[in-house]
Amino acid sequence: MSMKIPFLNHKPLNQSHQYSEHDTPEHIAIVMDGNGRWARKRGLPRVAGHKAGVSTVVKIVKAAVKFNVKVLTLYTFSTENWKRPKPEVDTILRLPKEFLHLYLPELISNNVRIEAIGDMGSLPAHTREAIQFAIDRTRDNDGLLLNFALNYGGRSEILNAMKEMFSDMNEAKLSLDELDEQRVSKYLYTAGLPDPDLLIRTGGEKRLSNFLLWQLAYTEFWFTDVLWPDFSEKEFLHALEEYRQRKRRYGGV
Ligand code: V0D
Repeated sequence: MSMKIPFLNHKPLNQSHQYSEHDTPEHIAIVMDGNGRWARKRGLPRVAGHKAGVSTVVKIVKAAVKFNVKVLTLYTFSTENWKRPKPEVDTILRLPKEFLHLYLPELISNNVRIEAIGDMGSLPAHTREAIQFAIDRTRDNDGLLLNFALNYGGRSEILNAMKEMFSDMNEAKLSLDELDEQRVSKYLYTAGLPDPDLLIRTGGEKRLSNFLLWQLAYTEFWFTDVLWPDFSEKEFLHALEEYRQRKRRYGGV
């Protein structure tokens, strides 16, 4: 039977390989910002920026596969994004299907498993169905876990977890003394995933924008002014290299 949980599948600590266990982040989270500005700079409509952003996604996924990253979580649509003009929202919500039509076979041959976190229920059926198809089709893959955060908000995730915890307490499925940080983590969308080791945000802003609030407590942050459509394997490697340097520095003390 295939291993469904790739992050439980890592090498033992003292096995010899090029980098030490902590030198490559096993979970990377990315805020892919700067698509609209990329388009404006070229006199193109914002949606052209989002479409250009889709091709960067596949490049970075391939780079993550190549560098043996276990989990890649991409912030594709925040709960705030509904405030944008309707035509833009409609176009964005068609991107998962477009992306999967173009790249799903390639992702499958790269042993990528697709997952999604966020409030799927409020997405249009066509978006949800395209994503569900990809999740089902890649369920048994045990390579990179490609985790799309869609209609995701960190506070709403925590609130949701609190409601479920209270409900379980009411039904006596959970007691107050059992409740600890690990238990809370199990009520989040990311239950079972390791916390991100590295957060990358492109596009020049240095904010969290309600992304993975609980999970980023100990994460290294790496920011770049490069706009997401211009982001490439070169910058991705730069982020990984800086992460390694930071880890080596703490390792020395
Ligand atoms: C727009 C830049 C891929 C950021 C990347 C619905 C904003 C391109 C997906 C995608 C978006 C999602 C799920 C899935 C397969 C692909 C995507 C959205 C936006 C929001 F299963 N790119 N992408 N989804 N953009």
